[in-house]
Amino acid sequence: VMDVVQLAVSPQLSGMFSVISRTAAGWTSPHDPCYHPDGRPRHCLSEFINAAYGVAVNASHSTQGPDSDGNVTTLTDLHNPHNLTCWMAPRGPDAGDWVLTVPLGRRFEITYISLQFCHQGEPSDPISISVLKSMDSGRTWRPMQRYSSDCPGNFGQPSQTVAQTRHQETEPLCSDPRPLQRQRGGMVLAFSTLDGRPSSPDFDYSPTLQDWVTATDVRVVFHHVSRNAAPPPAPLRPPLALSDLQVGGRCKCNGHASRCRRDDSGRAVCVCEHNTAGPDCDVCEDFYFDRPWHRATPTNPNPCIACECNGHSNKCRFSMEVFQQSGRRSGGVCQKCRHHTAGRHCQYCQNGYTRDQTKPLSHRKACQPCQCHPLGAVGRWCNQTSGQCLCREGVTGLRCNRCAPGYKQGKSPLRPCIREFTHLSDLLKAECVSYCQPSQVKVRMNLETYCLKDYVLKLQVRGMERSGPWWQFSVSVQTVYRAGSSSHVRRGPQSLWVPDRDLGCGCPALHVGRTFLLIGAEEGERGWGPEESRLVADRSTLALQWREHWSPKLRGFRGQDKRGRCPPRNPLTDRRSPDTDLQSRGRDFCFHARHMAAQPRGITAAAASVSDLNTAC
Ligand SMILES: [Ca+2]
Repeated sequence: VMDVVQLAVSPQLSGMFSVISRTAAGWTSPHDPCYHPDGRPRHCLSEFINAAYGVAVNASHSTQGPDSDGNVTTLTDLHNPHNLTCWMAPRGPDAGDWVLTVPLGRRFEITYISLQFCHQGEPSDPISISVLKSMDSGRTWRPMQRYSSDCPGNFGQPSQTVAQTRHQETEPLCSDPRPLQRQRGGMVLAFSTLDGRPSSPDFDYSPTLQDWVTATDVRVVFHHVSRNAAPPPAPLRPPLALSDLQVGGRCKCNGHASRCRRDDSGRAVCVCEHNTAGPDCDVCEDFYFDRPWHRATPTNPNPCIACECNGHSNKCRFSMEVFQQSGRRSGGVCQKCRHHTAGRHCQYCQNGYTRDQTKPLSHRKACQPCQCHPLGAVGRWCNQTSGQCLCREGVTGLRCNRCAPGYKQGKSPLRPCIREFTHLSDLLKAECVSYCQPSQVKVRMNLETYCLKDYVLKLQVRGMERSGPWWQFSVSVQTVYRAGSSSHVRRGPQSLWVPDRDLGCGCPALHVGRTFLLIGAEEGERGWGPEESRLVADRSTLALQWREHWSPKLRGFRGQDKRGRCPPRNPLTDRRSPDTDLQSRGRDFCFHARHMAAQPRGITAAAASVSDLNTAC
């Protein structure tokens, strides 16, 4: 355990120590210095210690090599009035430097470096000392401070105690240390790393100053000063004699530890808090990678944050890309999600699995295998939220295990369900087409075909009413062009009877409120026996919406019929050729009637579309 150094307070250092003692009060509080009483993390400092205590100092001469015993322990032992020691550099040639190196064993943030001389008097010999540090365990060194009574002469730089610019804050200054501080037992030379540095009040927010005070090793070099004047005789020069060397500082724990203790191998390590890790608490602890590591500051403790993996992983990584996309809030990406989960937070189910909504997301069985039917589904994939499998055509159900409406089970494993006519409309449509047998009906009428018709009437439909298997239409017969021998049709109100099935299929297509030309079937074609007193229309009857310009032609046919120009009706006699006069004069009479039979009533309300092509027929 490192001892807290007993500080020799010099006037230069008093300001610094007041800062230290203020923070030191936190150590004795009953609460963890790294956490508020309510558990929130806070900036904390590791103990202020003498980092050199107990460390053997390597003393070496630039030309003579190491001191006889190489490692000097009396410079860093317990320093008190009962244990005053004095190490004297062996006398040697006048040229060359004595170099004292203190390996600290880890990164420290150094506050001061102090030297205590054995003698009480001010050294009469010109002092020329360099203080250096290493941040890489002694591989490279950089100067921190120079002391000389003649800075321009010895170091080529002015004598200066305060850095003039921010840039100069991290440059070594040179100053005359005299008069030295008198301490019990000898004179003291103390170098304070932040003295004269303008940014030192903002130390916690100044990475360059934090870097400036960081060191793994400290070195003090006593330069031999050769002047133009010949050196004084050896006996007159006091030898280099030191009793104590201290390095005051804190383990560099970046504000994330209040303690620094030696591990099993004797190295001092930070006892990291705030979910940080590493010898300097300079990385985030495993699984606390949701945002980048930061040094703690008094205003923001910057703890490392755990990844959110919903309990399905204990491994994650940081992704700067994800972090940026989140607005610099969260960059943790879970790895190796277990329990069939996936996603950045293990918040989804793997392909082939679906969320069991009855269980919380963190439950081990939150994701259940898709239950897709091997034949009905395409693959084993299902919707992660609903569990809906991807069904083949004609297959339905969450698991794709049923045939959809309109489909029935087939025999092919590739098409487990095949289409069937189950829709009423499909059924009716198919049946009506074969029942009515019309499609594009072209009605060519000349005198011969006219004469064969059972009846030809112009009538208006007034109403309709169901009557058993029949529909009874109230019609108003406006013109009787032809009435077959068996009919008793007269002008005026009549009843027109239509079989329910025929009307249901749209043959004939009659609509209340419209006027039609109703053309009865050719005699003998009707599939049922006519009742004497009834005017009947059925699937063999044509109902065409009335066009006024048909009237003259129809009147012409009627006149010829009345004059006895119709061919005889005896089927046994040779059928006469059609009226040659009419034919030759091109007076055939055509209807292009797209019959409505294929569009049953109720499916479409459109009436028969009729176009007549009188001339082109
Ligand atoms: Ca000592």
